[in-house]
Amino acid sequence: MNRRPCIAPLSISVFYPCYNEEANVEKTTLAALKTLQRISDDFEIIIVDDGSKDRTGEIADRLALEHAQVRAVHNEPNRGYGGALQRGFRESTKSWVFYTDGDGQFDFEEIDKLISMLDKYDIISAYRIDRKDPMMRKINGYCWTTLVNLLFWQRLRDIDCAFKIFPRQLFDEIEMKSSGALIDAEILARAKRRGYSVGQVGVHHYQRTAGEQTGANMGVIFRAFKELFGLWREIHGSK
Ligand SMILES: Nc1nc2c(ncn2[C@@H]2O[C@H](COP(=O)(O)OP(=O)(O)O)[C@@H](O)[C@H]2O)c(=O)[nH]1
Ligand SMILES: [Mg+2]
Repeated sequence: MNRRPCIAPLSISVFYPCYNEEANVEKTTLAALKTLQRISDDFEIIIVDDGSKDRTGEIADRLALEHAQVRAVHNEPNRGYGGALQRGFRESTKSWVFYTDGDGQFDFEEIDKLISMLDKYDIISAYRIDRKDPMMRKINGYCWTTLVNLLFWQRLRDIDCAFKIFPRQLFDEIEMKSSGALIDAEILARAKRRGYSVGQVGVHHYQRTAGEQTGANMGVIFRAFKELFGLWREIHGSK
């Protein structure tokens, strides 16, 4: 079975979850448009507004009206990071799907690095070269990646790095269950079971300049562990 669609011409869906990102969503969208207009004649951009309580949804709708390739979808109410990613993958219609965060902490231009590896791997998962987060957050991230690698027999450098590209077909083959931060680990573990190969490459990470980070609160962490052990039981119990 050929898992990898054509790279040239590139057919690509790009989405980013936005939760209370009124200060970032327009900048992120204009950056996405600039990069995609350069690299593809067949692309769509999907802004996933995850039940934001600020003006994110309204700005996303305006951007969709202003730009033919931009679409805005709204999770109402907020369904968490995993729920937002699931929505983005389900809404994507092009051959490849790329996602990143909507908060401006990554540079779209670095998508070139991922695309240049698509002739060798089915999926490309980036890692942050110099992660711009507090030390405690980096230690937690390292421990989480190590634990997930051990549980699912993988060798990934930075599981939660929000800069990945997948063949869209994968999402017809797997069922995603995680509504929280486990989503990245879940998709990669299920893809591995189906024989998808994963390439890795470093990308830069930037400080958040506006809006609030919510990815590390206790509720998010607790839910991630609960979902992690559920996934482990499911995958190893069904062998
Ligand atoms: N934490 C969180 N982020 C969400 C949610 N829905 C969408 N997001 C988006 O997910 C991205 C990452 O969130 P952030 O708080 O910056 O986490 P961090 O980058 O891991 O520190 C941002 O673009 C958020 O707007 C949600 O329910 N919770
Ligand atoms: Mg962030």
